[in-house]
Amino acid sequence: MRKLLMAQDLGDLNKAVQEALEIKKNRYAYKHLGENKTLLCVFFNNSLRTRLSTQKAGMNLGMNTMVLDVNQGAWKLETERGVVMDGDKSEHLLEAIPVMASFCDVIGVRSFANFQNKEFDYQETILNQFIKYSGKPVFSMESATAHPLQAFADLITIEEYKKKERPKVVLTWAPHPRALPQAVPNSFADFMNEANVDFVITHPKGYELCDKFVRGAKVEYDQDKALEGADFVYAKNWSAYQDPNYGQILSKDMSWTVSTEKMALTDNAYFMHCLPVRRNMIVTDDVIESPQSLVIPEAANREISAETVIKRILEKL
Ligand code: AN0
Ligand code: CP
Repeated sequence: MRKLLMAQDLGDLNKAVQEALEIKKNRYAYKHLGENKTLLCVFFNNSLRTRLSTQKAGMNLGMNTMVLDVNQGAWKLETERGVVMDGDKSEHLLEAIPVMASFCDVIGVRSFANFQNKEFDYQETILNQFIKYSGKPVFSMESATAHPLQAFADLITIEEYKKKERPKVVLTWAPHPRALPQAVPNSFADFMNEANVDFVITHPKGYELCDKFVRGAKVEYDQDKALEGADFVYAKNWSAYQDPNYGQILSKDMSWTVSTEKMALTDNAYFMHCLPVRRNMIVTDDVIESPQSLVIPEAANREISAETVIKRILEKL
């Protein structure tokens, strides 16, 4: 494996989940694979889970792991080609990437959408520059349009907790005070479309996601109707994708908050969220603290999704 952006990069998804569950039983079984190999995690944005789980995954595999927070201590990087660099940016990504690559064997990149330019974001310009100019395998740790390590961890979690062969999984939009990327819901939709689940997306009108990820999945605009009989409720806020509102907040409607009343519409569903989550905006205290909340085991599975991906990369180095 040379890159991870979409579910299809993992090949047979069911096989990938089974491999992940095997790794979870003995996460140090492949320690020899990463000997004298270095993992570099490059962060253009904040992170708690991705930072820790990806480093831990690398260490489980015997790798040396390094983390670079580009915006804290490194030179400010220009990302657009052709710019006269007379502002506050001291270095261009086109030099920084090959330099970073010269010190490592595998690179993880976190670089959120900037919402300034939809094409720049949806072409995954920054991640693709890493792929093109590093010469090293590159995986997304949430890039402009996708967060595959999260969606893979989510799928592993659903596999572990499901009580039916084909559970109903509902992705619901929920309110948030700031404009957030579409990467998490995009990847969740991408992975659910490939999984053996009855998948429904619910959101207010105007929040339609990109077809590349939704691929004809069922969209139900009535949240209550969507939640009926759900086995898993996956909450997430995102900003508008569609023009002319790309990157904007269209609604802060608190009737979309996942509450005990909303969960009562489901078939005693589990609650999921990628975290970090704003309580009593996205989900009430009662729901996130309930026995049906999977947010902690879901986050813990980030180590397993990352380890499975990095293991596959190491096997092909
Ligand atoms: C980010 C997002 O919504 O994409 C990261 C989630 C994993 N969340 C925030 O910035 C709060
Ligand atoms: N879920 C997730 O990716 O969390 P972080 O932003 O803290 O890494």
